[in-house]
Amino acid sequence: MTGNLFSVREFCLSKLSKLCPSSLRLLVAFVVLTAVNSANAIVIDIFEFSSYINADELHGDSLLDRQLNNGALSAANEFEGAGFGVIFDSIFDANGFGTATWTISNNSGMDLNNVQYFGFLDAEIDSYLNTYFNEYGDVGDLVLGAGSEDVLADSWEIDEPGFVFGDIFDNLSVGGLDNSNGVSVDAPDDVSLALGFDLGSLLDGESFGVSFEISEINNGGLGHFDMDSADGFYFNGFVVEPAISVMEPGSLALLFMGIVGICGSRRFGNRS
Ligand SMILES: [Ca+2]
Ligand SMILES: [Ca+2]
Ligand SMILES: [Ca+2]
Repeated sequence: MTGNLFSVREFCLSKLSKLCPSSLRLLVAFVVLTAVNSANAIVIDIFEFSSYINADELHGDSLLDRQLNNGALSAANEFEGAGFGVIFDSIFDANGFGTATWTISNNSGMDLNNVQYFGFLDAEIDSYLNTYFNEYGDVGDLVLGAGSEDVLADSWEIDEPGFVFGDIFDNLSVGGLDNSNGVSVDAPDDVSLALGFDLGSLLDGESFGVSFEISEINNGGLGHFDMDSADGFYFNGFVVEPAISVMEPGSLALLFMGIVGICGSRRFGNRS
């Protein structure tokens, strides 16, 4: 890598770059694309990985717990201030594939009803090669659950993460994802992904865990792909009991493979 390219990469990863006007973004894209002419391994950068929680008794906007942020955004934990215990575990490899698990304990002193929990991921694919706004999402083979009696997500959203046009933060805030794709293959841009889980009641003293996977293979989740490098990943999550929230990676892989078996297999890179 050249020094100039490294500088462009750092520029692209900064929060400021997400606020650039479209003309400047196109210029950045041109500079990066003309500076690079060789294939490279996929690099997934996590700009933000957060959780939100909502319930009838919380009376207001969803609470935010931001854990992974690429150093660009400050950590935020509104859960603990509302009386929730938070344990966060994550394992990612050099490419950015891996798992992250939130375990949440209700220590608020209140029994909560209509609890909704959301995972939000704003990742960038190969941004050091070709920017973060040449990407698109695909609902793929996502299988939704229904209510609190299963481990699957009950709602989803793919959208630009609110710097330009996306409404995904508004929807997270009110606790209702729109089950739509705002960044399809026909209109690539900056992609972010969210999965929502209806948990029903969460009594005072009870806990739950939700584990997320960023996978190279189709794990039955939302797809996020790069138009130019053809790299991509799948993002899925499911509710786990606290007792297995820090399960061995091998066990976690087997669980995801079970979901894959249900959903069928489909390799990424076959965009039409
Ligand atoms: Ca990209
Ligand atoms: Ca949307
Ligand atoms: Ca993104």
